[in-house]
Amino acid sequence: MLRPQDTITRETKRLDGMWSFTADFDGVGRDEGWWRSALPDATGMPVPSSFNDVFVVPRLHDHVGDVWYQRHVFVPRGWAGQRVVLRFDAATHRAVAWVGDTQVAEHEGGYTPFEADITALVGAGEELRLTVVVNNELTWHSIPPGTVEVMPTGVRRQRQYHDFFNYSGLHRSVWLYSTPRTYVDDITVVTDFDGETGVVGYTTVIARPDTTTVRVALRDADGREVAHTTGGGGELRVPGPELWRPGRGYLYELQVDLLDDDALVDRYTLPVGIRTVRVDGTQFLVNGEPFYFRGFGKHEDLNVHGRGHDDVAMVHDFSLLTWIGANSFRTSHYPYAEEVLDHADRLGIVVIDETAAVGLNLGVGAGLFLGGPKTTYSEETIGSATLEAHRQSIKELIARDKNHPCVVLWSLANEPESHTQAARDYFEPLFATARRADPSRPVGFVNMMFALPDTCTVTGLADVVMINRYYGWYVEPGDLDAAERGLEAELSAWSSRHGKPIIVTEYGADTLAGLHTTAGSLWSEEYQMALLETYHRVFDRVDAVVGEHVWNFADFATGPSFMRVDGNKKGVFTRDRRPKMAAHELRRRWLGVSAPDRSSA
Ligand code: GCB
Repeated sequence: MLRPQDTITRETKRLDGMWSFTADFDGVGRDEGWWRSALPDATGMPVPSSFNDVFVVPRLHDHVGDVWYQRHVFVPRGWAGQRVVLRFDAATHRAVAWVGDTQVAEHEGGYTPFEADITALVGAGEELRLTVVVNNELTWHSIPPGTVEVMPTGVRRQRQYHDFFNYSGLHRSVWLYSTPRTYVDDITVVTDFDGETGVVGYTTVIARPDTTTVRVALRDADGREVAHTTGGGGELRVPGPELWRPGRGYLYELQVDLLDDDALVDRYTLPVGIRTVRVDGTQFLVNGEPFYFRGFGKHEDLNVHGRGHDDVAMVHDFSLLTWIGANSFRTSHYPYAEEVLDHADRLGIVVIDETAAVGLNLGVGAGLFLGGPKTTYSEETIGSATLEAHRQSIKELIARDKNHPCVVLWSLANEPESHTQAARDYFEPLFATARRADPSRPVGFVNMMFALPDTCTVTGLADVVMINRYYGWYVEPGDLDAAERGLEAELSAWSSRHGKPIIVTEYGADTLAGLHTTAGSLWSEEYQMALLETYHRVFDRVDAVVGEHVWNFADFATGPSFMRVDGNKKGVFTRDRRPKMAAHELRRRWLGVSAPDRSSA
């Protein structure tokens, strides 16, 4: 799905800012038709943001159900004769939107965009009333799953099977944009090499093609045309291309022009990085060269903003990634804002792109903490309806992110149950869906420790092994000798049994910033540092390990749990992005800079 864009034939209007907002505590808005007039008891709510932490209202912080947003917007006079589209970059976890009294969109899934062609409903120069109801309930049929419990007081409480706060709302931008009536609807780019020549394969989807022709041109970063051709699909050949490389995100620009005779009908431009990605034995190759992932699992999580996208915070996070010497991260545990991938493209930061399928493992969530059912895959729990939502989330993720050179690997789920035949049956069609949608990238999922090298039934479907391990924390807490032995034995077993590259996608320890102990006890900064050093010694001894992603980049908010002290504290940075001691250790390992260092690297 193409992003809204300003070109000579298109215009965008970002609808961010203050919207009218009402939390529907009594769940009556849909029956009462709240979209038909001004919202009752409305207050101002900034978009984008999570609604949870903006106000100091506990009831809103924990609200489970519907919230309503509304605003008025003018369709610019200059859009006469154009197609007018309303687009939500994300509404977490589902939404229905109305223009005036007419429902125009309905979408399931909290982290991928959806849009509605509203041309027939609005005229250029007219004002329209835009209303959207966002619902944040997680059920057995949603991705991620959860259950809603109604308490004796009538209050609804969210039970969830994942370890981060259920931030909700309009987390990303809302747009009104125009295109011509005949327009470029989609572009897919796949790059390759033929000897010293870069090959940019492309296909287009044109809506209402009529008598149009497609002309494409590729320009280098200085704006010089390096190749052009005509036709709805084909190849551009670039002799001696400048490659998109980790650490150097060189981007060409593909300009797609739709012509009627010689008249320009529509234009769309797409950044293109020429690079290849391939798995060969136990190596992960980018441009044919072995790549080693250094970085983090992250979260979109910030004080007050919650999961609301913010360019300032994003650029700062990337700056910290560069400072510490990270070359990659995983979008744990959901697709991140498109702005994040754009920035990663520009900087040459490599991304493992993950769906929102987290918590498909009742052995962990229900068994250990929550009570309730323990059979993960069944029609009463994760069943065919969940599978459909999961399949749709994979399709939408790939449709959205397929053209980003930074994305090198799809992660279909985080820590699902994966040691049973039921797990294999569940995941087989999902891997097929991902491979059909994108034959050009490796596909995997993130394994948790209940499924070991000889019992995991799903790894056989994947191109890489991604594992989260907590030796020295949840397993053998405090005993780093035991951790070292256990980790090494397990990694060696993965390597000999599966012969695939291994990325350790999570390892870490909760660490209270400022807690120092000479004994290096649990929760201290000393322990976090010693644990990371232990893991790194092991990684350096196992050839098949091609990546280390520390859990987590920064401390983050979670739901209530006796295991969490004001959130998850496994960050290498605090929630307000100050380095813990371990950050200096990572900088030493990844950049060779001795810690602490005051030079401006
Ligand atoms: C995990 C999960 C992650 C948690 C982490 C932890 O395995 O993938 O979402 O936050 O462990 O800190 O327990």
